[in-house]
Formats: sequence, structure tokens, C-alpha cells
Amino acid sequence: MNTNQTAAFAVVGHPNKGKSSIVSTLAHNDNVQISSRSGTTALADRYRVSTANAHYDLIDTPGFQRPRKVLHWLKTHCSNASERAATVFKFVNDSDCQQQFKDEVALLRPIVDGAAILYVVDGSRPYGEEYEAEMDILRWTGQPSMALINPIESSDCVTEWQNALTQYFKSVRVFNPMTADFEKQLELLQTFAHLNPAWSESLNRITRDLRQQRGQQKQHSIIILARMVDDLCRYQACQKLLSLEQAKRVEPVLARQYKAWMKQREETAIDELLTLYAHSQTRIAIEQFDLPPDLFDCDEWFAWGLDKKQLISAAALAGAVSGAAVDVAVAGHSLMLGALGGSLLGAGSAWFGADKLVDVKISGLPLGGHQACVGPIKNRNFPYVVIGRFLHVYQQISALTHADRSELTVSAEDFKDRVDNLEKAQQKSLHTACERLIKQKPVDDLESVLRPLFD
Ligand SMILES: Nc1nc2c(ncn2[C@@H]2O[C@H](COP(=O)(O)OP(=O)(O)OP(=O)(O)O)[C@@H](O)[C@H]2O)c(=O)[nH]1
Ligand SMILES: [Mg+2]
Repeated sequence: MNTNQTAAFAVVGHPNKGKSSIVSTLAHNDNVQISSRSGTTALADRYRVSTANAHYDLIDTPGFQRPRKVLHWLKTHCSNASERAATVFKFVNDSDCQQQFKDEVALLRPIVDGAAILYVVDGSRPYGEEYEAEMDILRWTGQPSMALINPIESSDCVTEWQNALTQYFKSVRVFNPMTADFEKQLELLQTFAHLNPAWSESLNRITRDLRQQRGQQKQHSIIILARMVDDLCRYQACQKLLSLEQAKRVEPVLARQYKAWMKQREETAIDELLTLYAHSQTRIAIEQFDLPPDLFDCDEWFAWGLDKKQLISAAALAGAVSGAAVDVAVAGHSLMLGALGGSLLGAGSAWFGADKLVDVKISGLPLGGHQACVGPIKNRNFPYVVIGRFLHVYQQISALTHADRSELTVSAEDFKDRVDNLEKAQQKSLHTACERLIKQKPVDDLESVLRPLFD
């Protein structure tokens, strides 16, 4: 074994057992081809996992097709155990074998070249003797190895597999590439570090780097949100015109332009988040994501932002308005608040009429002519809605494994609890910041104010 080379792991096993899924999740790469069709991976593909201070390789391989025949070939070309590794080398380089056993040659070549073995099985299907030829072949290579049980549909057969695999491998782990969170991925990487002592230092370094990178991704997400909420709260669409009539006519055009810009700005932030977490294939279900249909639908806002009660205490905490003025500032009619109680959700637009939501103004200009402006937004719930929506997407994207190719559906749920669970001082800074944002005043260190919401 060459100990100076880059740490490399060949992910091998039966077809369709999640080999590519494991590579995809560990490499944080959603370009690895995965499908329910058996034989998706036809050639061995090497994926380099690089961090600031180190790197290692994961090699995706085609599944075993005719392991019994291959084992037979090896046995007939080998007279004793000392020749086994050399016989596998001969097999990989034999031109007849390259034709006859294309898949086995492709999967064994990286191992012969020095990669360690990660043998993948499906823990939801029973163990069978037919796997023994595969494991025998792998043992013949003499390379360090471990087994991964992927419980694809269930864990029904995991114990059975553990019993069989420990006969062949020193290390056997259960690993589900679709659901393994970041810590589980790092744990697995740590077990890889034990496979070859020459690689443990660089693999430990990678673990440390990945943890640091994860922290940076979170910090960057907070910056993306801070910039977006600031932009959205300040944006105005304005146009200068000669006459008042022209200004009036252009108003609806500006309103459309304003909405389009706001929507686009939010989409840009989500795209930045997807790029940050290297999810180039992930699609967010637009219908669901567009619930509320757009940022201007007041009724839906209560689902995403704060509820009325929270808005009132937010206004008080932020010192925005005092006493009786609170209800008026937040909702309009303090008496109706108590009277309507739970049905407030339905009454949303009556409280936050569209006219009050966004500033629409036509003003005369000092040197003649007029200016029509739509925006900025006036509604107090708006910054919370923006933050709430982004947090939902963040939670899902940051927890999504790269093997999971399903479309994301984003729903409004626990933002209100998140805000309620903040410490009082954190709540106060959040509310003060939102109050300032909605008044287009500068906010000091918005990122620090938002950070506790990401914990
Ligand atoms: N639910 C679930 N599905 C999984 C899991 N792992 C893999 N799959 C699915 O199983 C199928 C095969 O996964 P792949 O990763 O392509 O399997 P493979 O072993 O690389 O397959 P070949 O390249 O054809 O040999 C895909 O449809 C995956 O989405 C898992 O842990 N849970
Ligand atoms: Mg594959």
C-alpha cells in the first residue's frame, strides 16, 4: 500500500444499493448521478472533497455484475494466498477480463491503485449467500475496508447484515445517505480515519475544516438575510414625469415594477443560499414557496411573520409606541382586536388595507414636474415575514443531504415560536431593528440581531 498518496475510498457493492447516494452526501455534491434504475453508474467516477487544508477522494463505482465468475477466474489464476492481491491486479489488467467483466474491472481498479473499500449493502433486504463472492473478491485485494449498511426502506434486516458483515469486515456502520445530518457525516469520516493510519491526520484536518466551513456557511446565510431584509424594507420604485396626470397614469406600472423587484430580490437571496450549500439541483416548489402568493397578501402574512399579539408586544418592546397607541399603530382598531380574537386571521386585509401597506406618493418637484413613487413598505409585520420565510428555507436547505433530490416544499410553521423562544434582550433587539427597518432608519449590526434566530 502506498501511504503517501491522497486518502481515497472506493464505494462498492451490488447495483442500486445507494453507492452513488453515499458519495453524493459525503462529497456535498448533487451532480453525482443517482437513480432507481439499476446500473446507473457505468464507470468509476472520482470526486475530490477539498477543504482549506486537505483533501480526499471518493470513488463512485458500478455495482458487481458477475462476482461468482470473477471469483472463479481469480481462483483459477492463483495458487496460494500470498498471490491473491497480485492476482486481482492481473485480473484488472487482463484484456479479456476488461471485456468480459467490465464492471468488476472498473470497480476493482481504484482499489488496486490504493483506495480503501467502503462496501455498501441495503439493510432493508435480507442477507444472502450471493453476496459472499463479492466480499471474498474484496478481501482478496488486501486493501483496508469497512461495510456500510444503508437502510434504504427500513432497518428490518440490519441485525442479520451486521452478523454476516462482521465475518468479513472489522468495521460495520449503519449510514443512511438520505437523512444523515452533518454530525453523522463527520462521525463516518472519523471512522474512515481509522482505516489507514497514514491518512488519519489529513482526514482529521478535513473534519475540522468541514466543521469550520459549516459555521461560515451559517454566518454567510445570516449576511444574505440581513442584506435582503434591508433591501426589501428600503426599496422604492420612482419615476419623474412632466404632469400630474402622467404621474397618476404611471402609478400602476410602478406598483407592478415594485412587486416584481421585491419578488426577484427574495428569489435572489434563496438562490444565493442554494449556491452557498452547493445545492445546484434543488428546486423549491414555487406554488408552495409562493404561499403567500406574493409578498403583498396580508392575510397570508400572519402565517409567516408574527401574529397580532406578538406584533403588539414587539411594538411595545421596541419602545416604538406606548400604551394605547400600540394597538392603533399595529392594527388600527384596538377595540376590535379583543372582540375578534381568533378570527383575526380572516380579517387581515381589513386591518392592513393594501393602501396602507405600501407608500404610494406623487409629489411636485422643485424645478417643475412630478415624481411618482411606490414604496417603501409600511407594514410592521413585513420584516418579520421576510425573516420568517428565509428561515424556513434556510432550515431545509442547510439540513438537506446532497443525495436527497426531492423538491423542497416550504411551509410556514415555527417562526412565531422561534421569536418567542428568544431571550428578552434578543427579542428587544430584533423588534427594535425591525421597527427601524420599517422606518428606513439604519440598523447597527443587523447580523448580530438575526444570529440567535439561526441557532
Ligand atoms: N429512501 C431511500 N432511498 C435511497 C437511499 N439510498 C439510496 N436510495 C435510492 O435508491 C436508488 C439507488 O440509489 P443509487 O445511489 O443510485 O444507487 P447505486 O448503488 O449507486 O446504484 P447503481 O449505480 O445503479 O449501481 C435511488 O433511487 C436512491 O434515491 C436511502 O437511504 N433511502
Ligand atoms: Mg451509482
